[in-house]
Amino acid sequence: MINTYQDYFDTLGFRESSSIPGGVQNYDTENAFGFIGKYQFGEAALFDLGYYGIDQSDSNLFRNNWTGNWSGKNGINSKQDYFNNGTVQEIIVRDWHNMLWSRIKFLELDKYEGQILNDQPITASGMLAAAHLIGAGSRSSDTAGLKGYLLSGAVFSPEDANGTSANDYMQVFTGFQTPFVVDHNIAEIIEGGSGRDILSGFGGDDTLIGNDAIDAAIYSSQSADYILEKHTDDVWTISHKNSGTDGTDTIVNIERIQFSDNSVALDLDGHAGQTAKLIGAVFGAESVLNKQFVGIGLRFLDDGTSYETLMQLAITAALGVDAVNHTAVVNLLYENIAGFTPSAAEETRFVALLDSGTHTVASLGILAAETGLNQDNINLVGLSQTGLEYF
Ligand SMILES: [Ca+2]
Ligand SMILES: [Ca+2]
Ligand SMILES: [Ca+2]
Ligand SMILES: [Ca+2]
Repeated sequence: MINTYQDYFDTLGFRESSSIPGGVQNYDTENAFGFIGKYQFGEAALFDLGYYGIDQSDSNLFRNNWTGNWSGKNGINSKQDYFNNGTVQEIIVRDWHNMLWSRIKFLELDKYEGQILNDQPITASGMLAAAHLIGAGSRSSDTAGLKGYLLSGAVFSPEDANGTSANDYMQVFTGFQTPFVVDHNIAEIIEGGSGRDILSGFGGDDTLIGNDAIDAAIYSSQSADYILEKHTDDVWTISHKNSGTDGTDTIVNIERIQFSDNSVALDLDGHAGQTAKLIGAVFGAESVLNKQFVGIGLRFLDDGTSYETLMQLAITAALGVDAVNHTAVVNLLYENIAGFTPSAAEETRFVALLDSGTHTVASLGILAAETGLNQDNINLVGLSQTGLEYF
């Protein structure tokens, strides 16, 4: 189903004044804060649009007491005229959205279209609705309005007087068509916040900054079409081969790259490293190339499962009912790390660590995973330069 721009205004009228598409239209409603009509306009917006108080007859446009003069634009000379004229209200709301989009562009917020910030998809229609709710924001403030919401990476969500938040409207108004088009084929700097962000620069040489949490950069073509280069632990470049349209992007504090065919984890000093070491110890070094295995491990860790809990799950998956058999556990880990079965004395020594409770199965697994031998087996140093592929 396509959600048209008309559907957007139908939804906005319902949210703002309980107007029913094709049914009752509450053009003459006023709420406790003095916001009026189907779309709940205040004095400031109607001033900006040339309808109210433009002769400076109202000294405070943020107190909606409507004591000032009306301009007569489109025949509206009073609040009552406004209440009586639904046709003009429909014109006003569309003109207002043109103005809101101009402000969104002026504040350079349009670049957020197509990003996923703190797990919330950001769309043009969602930005318009949030700007209608709490304002687009201003040059001088990094915390107010839609700008404040987006600059926080959709973590801080300002509310209107009724307690409806920017994020509420971003969710309700996601994915409606609008007349506004964003040109992403330019160099953009897009920054996420403390949540999990999925960023895309699209065309051009972009800079994507993930900041805290596990963040991803997303690309439209398959991984073989790009060259990945590490500069520091936190800074990589991704170049689209053969002068491809995606350009050369710089990514900062981003831990995952999603291509069309598979993904790459870059945090070999974090969850990707733990996953690779765990797989090497429990399933053998060659299994680090198993993209499904890597993907399963990363999802567990990224979703908050501890290294130790995941180690227990992996050993159980590898050994089945034998996962409680200390000799079987020791032999599994030893063979994967050393490449040969333990001597009787070695086996006895390690089994005693489990029998005595000095180690749990999981903590012995981590001890094995963290050995230099295991890290050499899986080529952790090499992986940290190339990233770790996964599905
Ligand atoms: Ca771009
Ligand atoms: Ca990050
Ligand atoms: Ca982030
Ligand atoms: Ca790009």
